[in-house]
Amino acid sequence: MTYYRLCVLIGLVVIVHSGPIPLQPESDEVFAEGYLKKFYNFTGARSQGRTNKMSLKIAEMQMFFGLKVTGSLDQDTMKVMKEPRCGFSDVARFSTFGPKWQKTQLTYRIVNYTPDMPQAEVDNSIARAFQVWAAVTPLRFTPIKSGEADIMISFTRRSHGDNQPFDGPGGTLAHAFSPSVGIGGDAHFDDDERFTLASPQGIVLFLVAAHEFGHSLGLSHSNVRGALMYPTYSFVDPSKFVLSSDDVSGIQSLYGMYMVFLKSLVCLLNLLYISSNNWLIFPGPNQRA
Ligand SMILES: [Ca+2]
Ligand SMILES: [Zn+2]
Ligand SMILES: [Zn+2]
Repeated sequence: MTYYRLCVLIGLVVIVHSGPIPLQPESDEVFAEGYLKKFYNFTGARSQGRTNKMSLKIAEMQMFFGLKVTGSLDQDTMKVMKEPRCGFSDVARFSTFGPKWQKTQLTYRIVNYTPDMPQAEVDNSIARAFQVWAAVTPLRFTPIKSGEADIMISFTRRSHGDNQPFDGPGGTLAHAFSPSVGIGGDAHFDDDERFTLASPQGIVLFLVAAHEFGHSLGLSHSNVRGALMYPTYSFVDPSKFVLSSDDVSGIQSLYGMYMVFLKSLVCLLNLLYISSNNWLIFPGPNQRA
């Protein structure tokens, strides 16, 4: 065997053992590469070792979504990758030590409006989205009309100055930044989507906003299907929306439930007072002889 042939043979063995991804249509592989770079910190270049690294990243993504872990771009994996979703990475897992606001009174400002909905509907959707989190934490949110708010909200398209360009209709719907000064807390919505108040035909702004504000407050993605902080979008009738226990424990691990407890206590004391005033300790005038 010549030296040349030996080299070719060794080369083939190396290729086989590097575990190539089964052949996929080019477009799927390119799409998946972009997806993994965006959401799973995939840094593999088109060079030696890339295939294995990409396989590992595919497996990581499959684990996150509870898919069968094959490390290859099977049908189920591609289906999930192509679902509309949030632009925040899935790699920074749910953490109780993430950045958080060091105050409970936060301001927000809607910098511009989407042409998809009347302004009042946008205002309403955004206010209700904040209320989702205010209901289970001491956090309170106040809208302001000018100046710099903690959470600046804007509708924008494609490149918009934060190195995270949107991608046109579908794909990424919005993204938001974890608590900090400057861009921290801000939420950007992809105005190439069709936002709506409550229609299953469009993207319900309330649902996307409530999810994004979770990031604005310091939450990462949850792998619990049905949680608000799950990365992909699915329609829920806003009037029937309920925050999952996973989301509640996530946000309360950051901000506690002190005020919720206090409010419940005050409520209970009020009830007791009313009860005792009427029937128990202090009988009302009608009950006196
Ligand atoms: Ca998009
Ligand atoms: Zn998200
Ligand atoms: Zn942005």
